[in-house]
Amino acid sequence: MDEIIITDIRAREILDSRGNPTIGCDVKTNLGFGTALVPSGASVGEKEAFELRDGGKRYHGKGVEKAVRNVNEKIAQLLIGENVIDQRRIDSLMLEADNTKNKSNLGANAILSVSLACARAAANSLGVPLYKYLNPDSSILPVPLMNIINGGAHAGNSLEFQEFMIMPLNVEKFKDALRIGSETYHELKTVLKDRYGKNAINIGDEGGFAPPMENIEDPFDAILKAVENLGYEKNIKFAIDSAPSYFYDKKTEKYTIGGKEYTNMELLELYKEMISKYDIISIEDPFYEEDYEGFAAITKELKIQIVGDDIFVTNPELLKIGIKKGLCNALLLKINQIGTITESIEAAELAFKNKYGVVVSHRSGETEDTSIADISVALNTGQIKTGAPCRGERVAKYNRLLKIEEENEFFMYDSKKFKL
Ligand code: 2PG
Ligand code: MG
Repeated sequence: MDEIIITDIRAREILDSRGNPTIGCDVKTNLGFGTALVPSGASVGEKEAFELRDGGKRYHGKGVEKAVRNVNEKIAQLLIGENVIDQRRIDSLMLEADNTKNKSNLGANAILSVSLACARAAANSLGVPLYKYLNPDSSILPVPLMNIINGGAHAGNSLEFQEFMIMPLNVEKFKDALRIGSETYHELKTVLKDRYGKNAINIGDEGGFAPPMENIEDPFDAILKAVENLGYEKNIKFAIDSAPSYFYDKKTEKYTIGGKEYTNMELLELYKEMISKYDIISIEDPFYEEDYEGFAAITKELKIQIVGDDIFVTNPELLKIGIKKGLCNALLLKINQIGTITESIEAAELAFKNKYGVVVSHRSGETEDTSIADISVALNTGQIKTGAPCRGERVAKYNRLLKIEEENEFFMYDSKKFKL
């Protein structure tokens, strides 16, 4: 294939869905262009790649002018003239120039903005959609893990767990899964209003409701009522993201839920109880990221999906440790946790090779960028976590998947691997 040359790279400071600054980047080639907008997390794993922020008074210290300058000056100089199709070389040139373990020199936000914009520019220059550019053998539409009740660091309520999600299963098409998820979301709104009053339908960072619930089982009960009202008992299963850095005390090594302290093994019992009552088929970050004992025990004892987010931070090196020690059986893949497209793909390949599942994920601070929808299809992961079917930055990803499904009649919506 002829080379397609990068002719210009330009980044700017933009806002994410929480109204905080992030980076938008355009890459031009002799044949086209690509744009990428970088997301940002709130419940951040301690070993995530470094998000470079300015500090000081501007934007409460969250400005990204330094990172933008790194793109427009250092990275642009490095990459203009390079072949945009050679993603591996582009990413490794940036890693070499950064020369730190956690990308703290140039900033992972700066690096990712260019890495992703290059992939988009390459796809656009070749006249193919991003998923096809990344993998001509893409064939699966992902099951969405839809976060319809928000707690933890994403909401102003007292729920300790961060995400109460539904997985729509047992349908033929992604568009039906999305419809079932959306109908359940709206039915839940009615249930919450009836049970807790109209303040209960305010929403959190990922578009899920943030009701004033006290008991950790209340979200399951409310969602179940909505599911029963609609007759979707055979279609909806639960998934949660506990995100326990929010309710874990490093000093005492205890987890506090509903005012009660739990050791890791007591928390495991609580999970078992919940699973026996509600159809929970996936738990993300059930324990604090360094609680390997808890992770190993739950992975061994429960026959459900255990997803590693903060424990792996999409880092192939950390995933290797997890594989060796039997921690989790699935990887949460967040491109900004690791900072390049090449390393994100490497993490997914390593996971698949070791029979781990992969869930491509958004961040709680998102943008209108829909690349993760394409990436989930390109990697044939079969799962995506991108919030409630509400709020523009979440819906953008779902709408993108609808279009991909429409363009590819024979792509499969593969929900059969989850037991009903
Ligand atoms: C998570 C994410 C996304 P954040 O913990 O999985 O839902 O949240 O982006 O705040 O880390
Ligand atoms: Mg998480």
